[in-house]
Amino acid sequence: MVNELKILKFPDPRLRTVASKVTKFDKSLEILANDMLELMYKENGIGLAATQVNHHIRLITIDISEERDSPMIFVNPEFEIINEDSHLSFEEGCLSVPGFNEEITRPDNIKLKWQDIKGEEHEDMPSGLLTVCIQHEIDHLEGKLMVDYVSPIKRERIKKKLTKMYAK
Ligand code: GNR
Ligand code: NI
Repeated sequence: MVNELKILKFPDPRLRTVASKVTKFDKSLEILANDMLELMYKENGIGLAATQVNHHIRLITIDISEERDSPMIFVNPEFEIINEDSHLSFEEGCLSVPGFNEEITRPDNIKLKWQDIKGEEHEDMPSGLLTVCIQHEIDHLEGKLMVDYVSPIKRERIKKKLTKMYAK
């Protein structure tokens, strides 16, 4: 790994950065994406957003397969809700909020547009866990975290616990 990546943890303010659009599809983008995949597998995550490794560009990696052999890279992902009435609840976890799980309800009928690592445009309608994960990752690119879906009291409690944990 050329560039040693580390995962930022809540309440690190850098996680609140809104990522910029990728405009240069060069070798350094490819290296970052591959380093992110490597770290995601090492940490047993199903997704990782560049924001979480302190690179504030619109790049995410995902692998939702059981076998951990289906890496996906999404550049400049955007989604549109097709059916506002269709939702999916899922117990989510986040590598930036270690040790906490939260049931989050999200739209489950979306149209996704993205670019691949070469800049080619794609469009698809994801389903199930992929829909959940992609929205979780796009939240990161917007500086939004899982803890923003819970009550302020609970958020404060999580913040205190994690801050204490890192102080040790
Ligand atoms: O590893 C992860 N698991 C997960 C489970 C349910 C919904 C979303 C996720 S993403 C998370 C990794 C992570 O923090 N990505 O930003
Ligand atoms: Ni996350």
